[in-house]
Amino acid sequence: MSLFDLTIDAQSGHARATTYQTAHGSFTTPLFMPVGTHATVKGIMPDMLKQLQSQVVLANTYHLYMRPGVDVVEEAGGVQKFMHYDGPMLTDSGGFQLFSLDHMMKVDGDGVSFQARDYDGSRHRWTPEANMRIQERLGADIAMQLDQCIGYPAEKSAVAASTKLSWEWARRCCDAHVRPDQALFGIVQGGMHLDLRLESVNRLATIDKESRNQGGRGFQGWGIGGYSVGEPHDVMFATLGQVARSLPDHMPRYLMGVGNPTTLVRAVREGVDMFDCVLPTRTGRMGTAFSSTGRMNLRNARYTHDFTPLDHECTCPVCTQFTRAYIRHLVKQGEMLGGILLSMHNIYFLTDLMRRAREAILADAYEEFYAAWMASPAAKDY
Ligand code: PRF
Ligand code: ZN
Repeated sequence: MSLFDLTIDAQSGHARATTYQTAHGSFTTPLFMPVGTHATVKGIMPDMLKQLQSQVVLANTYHLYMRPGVDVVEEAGGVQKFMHYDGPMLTDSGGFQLFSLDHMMKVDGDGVSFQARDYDGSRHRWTPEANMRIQERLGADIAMQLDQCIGYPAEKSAVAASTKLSWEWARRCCDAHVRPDQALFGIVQGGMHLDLRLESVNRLATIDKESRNQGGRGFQGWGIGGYSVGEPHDVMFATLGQVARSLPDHMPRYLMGVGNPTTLVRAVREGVDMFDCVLPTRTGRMGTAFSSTGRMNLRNARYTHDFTPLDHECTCPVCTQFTRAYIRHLVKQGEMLGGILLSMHNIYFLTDLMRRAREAILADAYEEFYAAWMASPAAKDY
């Protein structure tokens, strides 16, 4: 298998089981990627990530660019060497952070100027070309194009403008991206409008084709951005399947920023391969555990004398060693191990959910897996 080849191992309905090759090894899908914004999955040692069945870690270009700075990460030998993690990594472009945080940001045809109000207030300017150069220097296995993600609800004219800007930037990112051991994913936008979504897909496919015709590399995968921005679930699912399946099927499809277990189970059924989200780690730090019977808040007094594992069905390093009563004690006491253990369990919960989804696809039984999940008590926290 050569670099950035996608093998489709099996298909069950629209659900796919695939294998993708990167310079730091291959990964299998369906895949959940834990988020390590600042080159650390908060509280988790890189070795432990492997025990948690994590295959790919996501880091963020905007945050690493602000601190410690691209020069430091590059001097370390890239983001993997910097954080002593030797598996596949992906950097998001930072487009989403710029447009979702308050950055006093100004977009013009050529790029985006912003003030880093969450850091030192300094002013910066990114063009798509500059962003590509930054991600090449950070050195993850997969880079994402610079895009514009618009919130919900939004005027259709504004969605159309951001969608157009995103495909214009896609072409420039594609032309500027040269690092051969790094994949570049284009990002579909278009809000909740099927016509805009399909136009976005067509434009990206054309950019990919034209780049290849001119001896370039095109894209090596597809991000599906602009969902999970405040819309009801069914509004996303009204278009997600058609959008995912209109993408060329020989490249991975990555639904960005989605990590709710039920959303993952549903999106896999629509043909999506990859996901990332801060949900397992962020809610873990707040005292919440995913479980096969639904979300649990460990602050609840009902767990004070409960000496059973977080989840009876879970085989993670936390559930095989610790009790609900102990974890509740840690959380109540504000001990840092509490958030760490819950983050570990929650990451494993999602990686194991995707492992089981893959098993079901390989057995051509995804519909049964889906029905069992939707009928389970865990599906209610949605
Ligand atoms: N674009 C990028 N990153 C993202 C998103 C997007 O639209 C989303 C939307 N849910 C999450 N992360 N570049
Ligand atoms: Zn567990």
